[in-house]
Amino acid sequence: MSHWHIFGAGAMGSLIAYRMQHARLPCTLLHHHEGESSRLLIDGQSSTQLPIHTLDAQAPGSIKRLLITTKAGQLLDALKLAMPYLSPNAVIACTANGLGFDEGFKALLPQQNLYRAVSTAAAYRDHRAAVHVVATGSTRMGPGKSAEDPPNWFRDSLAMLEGWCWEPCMELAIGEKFSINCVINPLTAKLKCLNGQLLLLGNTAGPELRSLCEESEPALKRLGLWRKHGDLLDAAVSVCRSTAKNQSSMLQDTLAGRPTEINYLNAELLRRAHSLGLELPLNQALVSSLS
Ligand code: KPL
Repeated sequence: MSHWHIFGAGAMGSLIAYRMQHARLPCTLLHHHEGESSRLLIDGQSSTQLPIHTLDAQAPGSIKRLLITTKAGQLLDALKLAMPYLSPNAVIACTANGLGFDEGFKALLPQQNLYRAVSTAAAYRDHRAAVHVVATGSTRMGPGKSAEDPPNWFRDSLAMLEGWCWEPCMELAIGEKFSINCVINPLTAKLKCLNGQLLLLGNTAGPELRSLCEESEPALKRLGLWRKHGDLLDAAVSVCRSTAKNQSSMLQDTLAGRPTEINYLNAELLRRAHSLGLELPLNQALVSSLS
C-alpha cells in the first residue's frame, strides 16, 4: 500500500490526511517548520488531533509519494524544500488551483510528471488554526497532460477515499476548474462575501458575476480552457449554489493576510489572453486590486 507524505498542513492537506487516517491508509502530514505538532480537525460533531511532522525529520531519499497541498504560489518553494527527501522515482502530485507553474516544475525535475488533483472538497482554518470540514466534495486526480490509466499508487490508496476518482487526462478538468476559480474567487475576495452571496435572491447571478463571466468566457474558450457545451455563467451559478456557505480559498487567504492565488488565476488568464491580443478590463481591475 502506498504511503503518502502530504506536504502542507493547511485546510486541504489536513482534510486529506484526516480522510486517509479515517480510511486507515498510511500517510504523514508534513510542515516545513517546527512549531505546530498537531492540527485540530473538526468534522461536524467529531474532532480529531492530526499529528504534524517536520520535513527535516524525514530520512533523505525516503519519500516515495508526495502530495503537495500548498497554494500555487508556494508550490515550487515546497518542492525545492522536499527534493532532498524524495526517492529517485517518487510520484509527485499537487492540489493547487490555477495554471502557470508547470514550467517551474519541469525546470526543477525535468524527468518527472506533476500529477494534479482538482477538488471540490471544502474546509477552512479558523482563527485558532483548527480546520473545519465543510464538504467532502469530489476529487479528480490524473496526469497534467498525456492520458494515463490509473497507476497502482492511486488504486492502492487514494482511490479508496470517498469522492476520489482517477481522471485519465486532466487537461479538461484543470481548464474547467481554472475558469470557475477565475470568476468566483476574485469576486468573493473583493466583495468579502460567501460564494452564495454572488447570487441574487432566487439564485440567479448577481451583476458582478454576470459581467465577469461575459468578459472571461470568450477568452477562456479561445484559449481552450473552457470547453464545456454549457455557459460559464450557468456553471458558476451552480457552483455558487452548491458551495453557498463556503468562503472561497481566495477570500480565506485575503482575510488571513496571506498571498492569494491571483497570479496563477486571473493574472495568468490575462497573460494568455494578451498573447491573443485580447483585453480583459474587469479581470485587469481585479488583478490590480488583489495583487
Ligand atoms: O475552488 C474553490 C475555491 O474556493 O478555491 C471554489 C470552487 C470556488 C469553492 O469555494
